[in-house]
Amino acid sequence: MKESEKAYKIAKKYIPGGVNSPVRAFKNVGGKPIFISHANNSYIYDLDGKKYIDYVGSWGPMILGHAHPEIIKTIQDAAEKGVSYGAPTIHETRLAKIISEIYPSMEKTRMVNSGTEATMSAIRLARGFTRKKKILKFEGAYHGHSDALLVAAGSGVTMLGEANSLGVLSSVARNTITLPYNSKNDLDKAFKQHGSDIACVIIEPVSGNMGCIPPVENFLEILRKMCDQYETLLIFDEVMTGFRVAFGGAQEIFGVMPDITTLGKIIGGGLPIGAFGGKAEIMDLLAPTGDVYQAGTLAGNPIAVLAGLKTIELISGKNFYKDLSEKTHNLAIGLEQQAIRCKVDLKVNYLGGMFSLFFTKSKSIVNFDDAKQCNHTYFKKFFHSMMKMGSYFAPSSMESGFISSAHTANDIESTIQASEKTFKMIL
Ligand code: KE4
Repeated sequence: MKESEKAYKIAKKYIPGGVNSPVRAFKNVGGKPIFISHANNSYIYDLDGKKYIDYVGSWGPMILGHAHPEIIKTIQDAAEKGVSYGAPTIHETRLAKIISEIYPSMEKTRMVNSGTEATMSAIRLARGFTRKKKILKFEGAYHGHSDALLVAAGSGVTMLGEANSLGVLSSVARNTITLPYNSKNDLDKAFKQHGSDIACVIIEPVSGNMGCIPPVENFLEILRKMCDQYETLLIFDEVMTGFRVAFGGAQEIFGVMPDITTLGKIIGGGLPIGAFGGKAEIMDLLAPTGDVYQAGTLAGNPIAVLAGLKTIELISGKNFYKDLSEKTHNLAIGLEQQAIRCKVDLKVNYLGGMFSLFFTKSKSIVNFDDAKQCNHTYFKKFFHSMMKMGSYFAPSSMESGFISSAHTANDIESTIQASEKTFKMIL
C-alpha cells in the first residue's frame, strides 16, 4: 500500500475525514489524497517520493513557490526572537502601513488568523457601523465558514437565505440574501426589497471559489453605486485575489473602491493570517476604540507578519505580475490548444496568477449555474491523469489554481505536453 494510503488510513482514525480542511480529502474528484512530505520551488513531494508540479500552492499563499530561501531565513530569524508575545510589535504597524499604501481603501487594518476570521469580523463591523441586519452575498462565493456565510440562495421571492450547513440556524440564514453572481437585475430587486436593512454586500471581486469567474462589465461599478445609494457597506473579499490578480488586488484592476477589504493567504507568506481593513471612520468602531468586539490570541503573530512583509517585498518588483501573468497565460492557452487538437471542449479562465478549467463548449461562464453545467466527469479524469503524470491541480472543479514565480517555462511546457495524453484519454 502506498505510504500516502497508509497515512490516510491512520489519519482517519484521529482526524475527521483524515484532513483538517474538507477539500484536501479529494471528495470532489474521488480517490485518496496524497500526503505531502516536503516542498520546494514549484514542486511538492508525496510520502512515496513522487514529485509534482504544484498548481495549488497551498490554495494561494505560495506565490513565491515553496521554501523560498529568503522567507525561510526570515522565519528562522524571527523565531529566534520568540514566536508570540500577545503584545504589539512594530512589525504589525509596518504591515498595516504597507497595506494602506498598496490598498488606499484600507486606511486602517486589523490582523487576524484566517480569512474566515477576517470576513466574519468585517460583517460584524458592517452591522455595527450601519445598525442594519441583513447581509448580501453571491451564490458560489466562499468567504470562509462563519455561520452567516454558510448560506445558499433561499427559494421563493423573499430572496432570504437558507442554511447550507448543519448547525447554522435558519434564524441566522434568513438574514443573508444570496444572489446569482454578476446579475444586475437580481441586485436591483434585492436592494429595492431590502435595501434599507442591508448592512453590507460581501463579494469576491473576481470569483475564485466556483472556478475563476471575473465580474461582467460594470458589475462592480453598479454594485458600488447601489451600496452608496442605500448606505450599505461594500466588502471586497480579496483573501484570494489580494496580491494574486495584481499587487493591489482586484480593486486595482477594476478601479472600484470598497468600504472594507479582507485579505489573507499571501500576506502571511504561508503562515496563518487574515486581515480586514477600510476607512478609519469604520475601523475605529472596533474595540478597544469602539463598541464592535473582535480579538485574537495570535492575531498579528510576529512570525506570520514578518513572513508576510518579506513576501510583499519580494513580489513588489516592477515586472513580477507581468511575468506571473505571462506564465498563467501560457499555461491557459497551451491547455486550450491541446484540448482543441484533441476535440475536447475546454475553457480556461485566468487573471494574474490564478486560473481554472471549465470543460464546456460555452464561451461565457458568468455565474455558479454556468460553472455547475460544466462536464465534471472530464474534470475528474483530467485531475487524476495529470496527477499521475506529475502535475497537481486543485482537487475540485469549483476551485482555482495558482501559479508562482517559481514555476519555470519547462514546468508549464511539461504540463501542456502531458495534457495531450490526458485529453486523448478523456473522450
Ligand atoms: P481561510 O479561513 O480558509 O483562511 O479563508 C477563507 C476564505 C475567505 N475568502 C476567500 C475568497 C477564500 O477563498 C477563502 C478560502 N479559500 C479556500 C480555497 N478556495 C481555502 C482552502 C480550504 O478551504 O481548505
